[in-house]
Amino acid sequence: DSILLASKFRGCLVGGLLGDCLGAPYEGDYRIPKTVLQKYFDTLEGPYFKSPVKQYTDDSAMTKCIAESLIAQERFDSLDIAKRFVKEYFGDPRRGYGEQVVEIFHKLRVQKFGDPFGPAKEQFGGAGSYANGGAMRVAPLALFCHSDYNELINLVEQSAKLTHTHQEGYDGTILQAIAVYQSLHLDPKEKLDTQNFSSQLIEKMSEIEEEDDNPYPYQTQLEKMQILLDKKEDADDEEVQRIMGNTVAALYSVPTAIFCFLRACAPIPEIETENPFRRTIQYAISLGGDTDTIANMAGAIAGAYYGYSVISENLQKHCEATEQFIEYADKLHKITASK
Ligand code: F2R
Ligand code: MG
Ligand code: MG
Ligand code: MG
Repeated sequence: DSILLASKFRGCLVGGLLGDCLGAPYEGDYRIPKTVLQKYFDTLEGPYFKSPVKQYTDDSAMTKCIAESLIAQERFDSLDIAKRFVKEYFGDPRRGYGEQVVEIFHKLRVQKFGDPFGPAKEQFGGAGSYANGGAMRVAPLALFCHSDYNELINLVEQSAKLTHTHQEGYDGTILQAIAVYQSLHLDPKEKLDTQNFSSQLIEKMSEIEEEDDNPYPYQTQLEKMQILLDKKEDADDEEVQRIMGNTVAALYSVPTAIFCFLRACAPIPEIETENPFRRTIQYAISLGGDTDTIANMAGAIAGAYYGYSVISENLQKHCEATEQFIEYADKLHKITASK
């Protein structure tokens, strides 16, 4: 119903924001000891601790642009989104943006947005970016298209191609959007069937990764994920890092984020919390590497599944822009309800 969906919209955007803000201090670390993260989260969640606000990074800065554009235009407008990316970046450049993506912003500004899709095609000698920058910001668009799957696929691909024209870059963006879409449509009161969730992802990706796209990199990663999820003894961190990956490459971070969400449905050794949302992002961060982005994507999927009420208030208070993200979620819900 509409109340649950509104809560899922909030959960998705606030969940992603928390993953970014709380994961950012560890971005680039090899692996974070479970004990260190346990203390970090316990302290942040505790009632007596005051700390400086955890700042969001490029992940949420770009998510903000897409949310604000959809709210202002009430439709997907690639030119408007490109303009917002550029304005946001030049107004607040120190948010830890990807090294190469900023070149696109410079080019867009110089060519006065003549072709908003042009500069992205020139990245990496014409190969295009395969990093996770398309996926990390896609949540608002997945919410906007929650009732029209074909529109979702079409618009998400366009949104990615403003910066990511490598097939792994935009297909990873599509996969993240599909994961959010699936989460939105599930009832959190029913036990999640993790194998079914991943089988559905594989099935949908088989329509995205076409014959010409062989060797189907995302389906392959998702199949490896299923084997890991199925293991009787829990897979250890070294194995997860090696098989799923934790880098800025979309292929080695989007499926990883999905894995974190699915694995965190059940208890994980050395992560002491009853709360499955917290468990998701705490686990995602513990794997190291691109912590802010993997926790952001896992948090968005988990939030879209569990809904807003599961996200600890104290954790929210420690993150910059929580109120703003709640407002985006409510506005997007209102727009899509009247669509
Ligand atoms: N930039 C970072 N982290 C670096 C350190 C940040 C630090 N905390 C700080 O504040 O200084 N994080 C952010 O970048 C990732 C998203 O990147 P995006 O937007 O996709 O950017 P870009 O530039 O397109 O790609 C990033 C790197 O990926 C490699 N790469 C991509 N495509 C490639 C290709 N075809 N060939 C070779 N390499 C390719 C390059 O190394 C790019 O620089 C998120 O983690 C976000 O949090
Ligand atoms: Mg970041
Ligand atoms: Mg395709
Ligand atoms: Mg990152």
